[in-house]
Amino acid sequence: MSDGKENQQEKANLTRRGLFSGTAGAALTAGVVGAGGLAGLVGTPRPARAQTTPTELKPGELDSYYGFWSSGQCGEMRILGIPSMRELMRVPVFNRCSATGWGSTNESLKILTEGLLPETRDFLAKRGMKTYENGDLHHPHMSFTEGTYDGRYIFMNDKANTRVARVRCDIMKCDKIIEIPNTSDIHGLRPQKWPRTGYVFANGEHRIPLPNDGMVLDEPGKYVSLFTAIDGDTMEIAWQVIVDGNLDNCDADYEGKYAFSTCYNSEGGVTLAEMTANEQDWAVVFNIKRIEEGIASGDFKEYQGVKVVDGRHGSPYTAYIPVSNSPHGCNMAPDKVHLCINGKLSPTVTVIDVTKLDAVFDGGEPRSAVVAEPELGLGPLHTAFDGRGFAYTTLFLDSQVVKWDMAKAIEKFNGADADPIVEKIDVQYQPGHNHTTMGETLEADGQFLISLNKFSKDRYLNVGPLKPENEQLIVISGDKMDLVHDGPTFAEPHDCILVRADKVNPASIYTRDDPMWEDARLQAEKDGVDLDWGEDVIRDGNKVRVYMHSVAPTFSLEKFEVNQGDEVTIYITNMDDVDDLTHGFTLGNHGIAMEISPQATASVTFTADRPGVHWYYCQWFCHALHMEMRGRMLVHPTAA
Ligand code: CUK
Ligand code: CUA
Repeated sequence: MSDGKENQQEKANLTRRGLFSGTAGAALTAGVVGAGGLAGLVGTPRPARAQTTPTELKPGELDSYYGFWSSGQCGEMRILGIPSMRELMRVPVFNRCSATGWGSTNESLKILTEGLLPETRDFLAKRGMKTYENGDLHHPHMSFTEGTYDGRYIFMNDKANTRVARVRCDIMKCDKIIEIPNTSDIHGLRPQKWPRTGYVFANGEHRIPLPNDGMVLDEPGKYVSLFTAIDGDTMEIAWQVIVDGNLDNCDADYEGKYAFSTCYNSEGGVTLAEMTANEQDWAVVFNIKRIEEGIASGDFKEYQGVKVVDGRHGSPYTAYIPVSNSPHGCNMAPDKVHLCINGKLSPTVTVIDVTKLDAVFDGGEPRSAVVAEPELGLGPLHTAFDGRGFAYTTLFLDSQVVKWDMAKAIEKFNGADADPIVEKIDVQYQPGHNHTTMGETLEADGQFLISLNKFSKDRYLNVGPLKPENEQLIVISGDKMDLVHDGPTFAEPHDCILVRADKVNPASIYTRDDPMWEDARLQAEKDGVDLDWGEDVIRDGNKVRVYMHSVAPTFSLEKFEVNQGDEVTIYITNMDDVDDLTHGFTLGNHGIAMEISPQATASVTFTADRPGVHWYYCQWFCHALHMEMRGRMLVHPTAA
């Protein structure tokens, strides 16, 4: 284990050395390409990229980056290894999970329900549900300290049911999910980068009436969308800002002063024709200090317990910078200066110099902060950075990634005869997000670029009408982009981050005082049962609490008895403390299964209404006698 880590570190160091020696060459070539036009590159030597950026791993070798992946409408977060593109783990968040019991254990249900608004809970209860069973997870992003990933948390949105969740990186489990009031469908999400996270910014995308009480339909003037700041430590909502237009994607600066959102539908329309009528939409800049001061001085209205400031046109809290119609991606460069607003319907990326925003807030012309607007190709959606002054933009309609030179784009905007485009490569097909290694941090290292393509078409064996998405790994450490890997994924990752492996250090076993099972701990104490090593059946009216522990290959209770109609809660503690010795608990014909990893407690509650003997068994293959790791529940029938 530790050998692997050292190997990994060695590799990372090697890579960084290679990178530095490669930089000058890359810059030189960029100049050549710029002068010679697009991707001609005649006579340009191929970079020896195999030596600088290893892309193939032998069995047993560890990846040098973690990839944290959204899974879109699957509702979970996934962990991949980069560059191998191996899928390492799935972390259930907004979905339900058959393997781990996420969505049926008491511990997960607490997380899935405690952050819901009371009216949502009532609404779901009438449908016989405790929580939503689907989610649409687009944007997983790690917490920052001083401009780089700090390995604490990953935050993510649920566009389907207007929620924001947090995953603890020490155990790679979700520990908080909150519903965002006053708004509809959280889309863009980014953590504050400086000084730390801090706030997590979340965009409410679809405009709704505020309050949304059923009294308004065809008066779009009464529809608003809200920008939400969440306290990343407490996962409580700090404040919200009402804006003009529909919020899409967002990002934050490297000074802790501003957050940004792309905004479409400046028209305030509710139909497609209305929403795309104007030539211009805008990027909204949020002045964090002014918003905090506004709230401190009482300049807010409270809706559903949240302090909401009015940031529509003319407010001191926001600046609206006009850009071409319907921008999409919003990406802050690691040079701390340049913010890229991706045109989508326009072939341009608008570059905003964030050091010029103070002047805009002092009454300057909003477009005075725009320092470049290179024309890159059709359908620019998202931009990633390599830390060497190059940007990489996905072109959805062209099915390409374009590498361009930030400095040249600025020169051109100032009238010089410069061509910012360095190279374009085809990707298969229709890319959405892209991401570079450490590219949204001050430690952007320009090793790999991933292109998350919406269509795979002919790239894989045909699996029927529903095709996988296609994610392509591109080496960017050399002077030419080099596409090295296709990876299929299921419906459908929008975004991901690529995090240097040493930034993340998850535990291999739980500690017994983990807050995850605090309720079980308190209940065991009340029942006078040792949650670690004890086993007991506690009857409390028609409530029965069954405690047991597991040590491979046995459950400490081989059988227990309950009565039909009892509400049964089963608590199991895995007292094995060996790496990778996870047990499970599956109760036959009850729709119940859960994961119990080393040193964890998990619990599940159900009504025993099937008389008879029911076997429970461990569903994680844990031991040569794993098949024998089981026991019986007897349900006595109630007298008819
Ligand atoms: S995204 Cu959510 S519609 Cu471009 Cu960040 Cu795919
Ligand atoms: Cu314990 Cu299988």
